[in-house]
Amino acid sequence: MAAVRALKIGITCYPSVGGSGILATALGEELAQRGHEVHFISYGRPFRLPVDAPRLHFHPVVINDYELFKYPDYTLPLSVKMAEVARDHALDVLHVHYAVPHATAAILARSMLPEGKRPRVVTTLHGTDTTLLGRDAGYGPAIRHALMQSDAVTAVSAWLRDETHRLLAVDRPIDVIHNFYAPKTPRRSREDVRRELGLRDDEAMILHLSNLRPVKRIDLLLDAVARVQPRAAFKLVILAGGDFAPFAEQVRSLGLGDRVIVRENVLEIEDYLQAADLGLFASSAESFCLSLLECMWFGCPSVSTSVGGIPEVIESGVSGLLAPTGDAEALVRGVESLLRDPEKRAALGQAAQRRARELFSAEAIVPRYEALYRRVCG
Ligand code: GMT
Repeated sequence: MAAVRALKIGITCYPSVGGSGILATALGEELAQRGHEVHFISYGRPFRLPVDAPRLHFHPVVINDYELFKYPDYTLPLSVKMAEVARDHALDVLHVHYAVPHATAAILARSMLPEGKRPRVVTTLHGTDTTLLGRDAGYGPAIRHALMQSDAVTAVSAWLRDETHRLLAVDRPIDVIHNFYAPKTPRRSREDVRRELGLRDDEAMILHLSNLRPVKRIDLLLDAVARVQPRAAFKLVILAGGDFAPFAEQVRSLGLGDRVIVRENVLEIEDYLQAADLGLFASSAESFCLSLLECMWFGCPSVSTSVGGIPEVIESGVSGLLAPTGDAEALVRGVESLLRDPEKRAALGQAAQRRARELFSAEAIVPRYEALYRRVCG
């Protein structure tokens, strides 16, 4: 039987801290490990992309600042770089993560190339590209056009697929391929991390990790934590993928100064994930919530608002606890019940870990992207 040919795949994503870039980077790494040649094309090197890994390449997009432009343009130089990399490396597929402006640039890049040399375009929707920008009259029609012109479109949850059909009236199939997580091995032991954080043995570590954007509702999260009793039973550790300074005043006014520990721009998230007892998320919008999955992987159950695609990630009462959106009191009740009952916490954590490994591992998800690439390549 003939060997299956490895593919040449271009990946474009945002390089900064955010779920879509993290997922795209992990996917690129996994594809390269499986023998494919992967070319990242973006304005910056994705922050989790390893240097010197075999078959992983990075092509920066250079943006010039022309005096005539009031707003610098990224879409055109990106499309030119995509076309150049596709031509020079004979790419089979351009896989763009987050539609704006990546899908539009990919469609343009494809049309710049001669027939027979054009890569297939796969667009993965991650959330706000549909739910926020898709509603914007200045973006919606361009996003819809790029989705209709893509060779395949995927969404990271069934909820996001349905929202895309509803909001953008995209009359085409959208494949649901959930996010996955491939953890790195922690560098330090659980005990070392807890010691660094100054946690007593009888103190539970509640963990929140996100980029702190407004949808993460850090204000609600802090309000809820301030009401959790008994206070001495926990500390909240926030791994902030953004500037925490705007929330410092709320921490102070809620009297949480001795309960909240913030670490900014941590790369070794696994060190902290393995040390956590409970995840806490208060988002008002979330198509999947990769951070929830990261907690689940380490047997850490979460209390979260039930929003968007989150019920596809956690089954409430089985692998975590869900609370209505915006309901601080319900979050407090969830956290208190799990602080009081370590056995329940362990049972939810074990179920969460099983679910993460069965449904959302690289082994379960990456072959689905490979099959999709092969499908569009004919
Ligand atoms: O909200 C973020 O964290 C950023 C955003 C992104 O595109 O980087 O996240 C979206 O994509 C993630 C990966 O697929 C999902 O886990 C997040 O739920 C999603 N955010 C929203 O839908 C608000």
